[in-house]
Amino acid sequence: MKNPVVVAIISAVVTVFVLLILLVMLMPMIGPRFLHPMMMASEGMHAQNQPQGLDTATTKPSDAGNFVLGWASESGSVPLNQIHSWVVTVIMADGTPVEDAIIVVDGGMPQHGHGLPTQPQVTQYLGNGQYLVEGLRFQMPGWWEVRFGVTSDNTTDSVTFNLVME
Ligand SMILES: [Cu+2]
Repeated sequence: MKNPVVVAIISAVVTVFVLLILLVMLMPMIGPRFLHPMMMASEGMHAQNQPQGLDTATTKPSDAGNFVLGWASESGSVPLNQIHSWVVTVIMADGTPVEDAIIVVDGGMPQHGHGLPTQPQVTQYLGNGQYLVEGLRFQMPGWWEVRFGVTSDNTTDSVTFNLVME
């Protein structure tokens, strides 16, 4: 004995449930587009402005002074919203190239509360302390942080670079 009203209610509930699951699955794709204008509006006009005196040096000593890191885009420029590669150079404080570094990449936009849209990875050691990092993408203008965690010879240290995308 099927009650058509019950069947209609159950199918409506199932449909809503499936739509909710789809929405949650799509959030990583639609989220940034919808959420960013909202966040920027709530933060006011200054949301896209980086802090005054932001250090955008592309060569820096690591936080504990174990290494010196530098980065350069492989193509010479950092294109907005395009996957591209960096060459990261790791040397000791005395200038000796670090040949066996294990490097992890992390980052995001501090003012937006989100991380990197991709998972950049070191894919090749180029020699002379230089490492190829593939898969970087910065999908919107503003202040980005890119952190490199470096491990060599049982020493781990990290560096955070600031980058302002136009
Ligand atoms: Cu953002």
